[in-house]
Amino acid sequence: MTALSPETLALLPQNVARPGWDRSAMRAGVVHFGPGAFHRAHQAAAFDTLLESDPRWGITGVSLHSQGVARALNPQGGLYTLALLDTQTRYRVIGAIGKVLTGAEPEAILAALASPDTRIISATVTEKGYCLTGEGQLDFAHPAIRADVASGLAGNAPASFTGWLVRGLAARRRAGLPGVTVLSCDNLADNGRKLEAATLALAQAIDPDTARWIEDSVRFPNAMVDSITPASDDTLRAQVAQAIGLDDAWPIQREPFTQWVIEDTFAGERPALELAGVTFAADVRPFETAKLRLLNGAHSSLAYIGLGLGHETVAQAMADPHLAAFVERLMREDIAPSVKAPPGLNLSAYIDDVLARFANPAIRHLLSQIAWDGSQKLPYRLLDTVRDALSAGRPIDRLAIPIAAWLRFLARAARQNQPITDPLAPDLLARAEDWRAVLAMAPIFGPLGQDPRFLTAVEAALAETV
Ligand code: CS2
Repeated sequence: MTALSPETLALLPQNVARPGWDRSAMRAGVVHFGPGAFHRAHQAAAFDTLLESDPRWGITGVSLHSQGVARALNPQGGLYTLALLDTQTRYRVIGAIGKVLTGAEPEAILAALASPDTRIISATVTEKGYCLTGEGQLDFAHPAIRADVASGLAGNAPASFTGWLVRGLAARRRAGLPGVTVLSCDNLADNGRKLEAATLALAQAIDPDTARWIEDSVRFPNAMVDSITPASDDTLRAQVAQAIGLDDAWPIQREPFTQWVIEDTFAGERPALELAGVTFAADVRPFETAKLRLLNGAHSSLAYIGLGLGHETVAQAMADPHLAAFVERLMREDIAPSVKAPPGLNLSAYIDDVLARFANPAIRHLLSQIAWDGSQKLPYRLLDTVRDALSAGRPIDRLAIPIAAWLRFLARAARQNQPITDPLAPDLLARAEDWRAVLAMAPIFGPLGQDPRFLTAVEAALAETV
């Protein structure tokens, strides 16, 4: 089958949407770290829409730790297909990514960061890509951060994303270029502020002048991003080949719904992303909290409880009436009271929408995918809610159930000698048979892991089944 590429775009069937602008005029205004499925499904699609009216907002992707995306996309001139999953799947070829660089090309990455065209450096590097401690500060004991402090501004290529930011921003300063906007698009509460503090801390350790320049010239808006993006699989590849009549090495799929709320704090020009449905807000925190606690908190709950019950996908877990009722109650009675509704959002309607999105049978979202990196996700998704409930004197019995399900998930993996995907996997699996030892892991639980009220609730939840 002929491969998807700029030369074969014209062969696409009429019903497949494609870039309507002149891609040869596209310039890279964005350097994006972590051009994985979520970025390609969500932010790249928004820039793709913006490019219809402004050619300056193309994207250069940077994949620090893997070659796969570069290998798939570069031969296709950066093009790939996005499948919008609904009763009737729609297909759209996205052209916003010009090329993808890998960690093996440090000079090219530095040149992209220090290019006058670059006005946004964005990231979806997942929670663990930030190298933060349990308290949310840069972890100077992390091997990548230690290496970056040791190499300074001129030594080996940076090992961490934050290291790359400091190196790139220092190069911009030296070149006399203006500052940029650094835009985190990961599921961390206060993502922009955390990245700002981490970048400044690393810059301070490496070169205080650069730290001062960053403080003056760079902005780190908070952002909330939302769209359910199941990993690509062979079924998707076959469907896409059938629909577009061309071979796409790495198509992406997502639900039709997307939301992107960005704090209105930019260094220099703000891209007109409102043309692509993006909301700019003075304060993104209420949106973040609602999304992380209600949607992601419920997602992780469905994942750990659902896997324990033998379910495979979110839609299957939602089709289990007992589990669906439990999660709905958890959202309405235990999580919602800790969430202040963002302006214009009705929490009860928001919960209805999230539940309907989870139940969408057109989406095969594997619970095992959501179960990844629990040690990094649970603090934002469930533990903050537990802390708020405790300080407000609300019960935490139900909130302890998904935590207990995660502990059981770890214990099962340890007993069956199954690997888990989590940066703390060795430590978690070594402690998994003793739940109190897991709760004692300070980077995950902090003082909460020693709180007798929490320990009692988790113990009771472990004795129960949903
Ligand atoms: C999911 C998220 O994999 C996960 O942990 O909870 O990726 C979720 O689908 C997105 O945050 C939705 O915006």
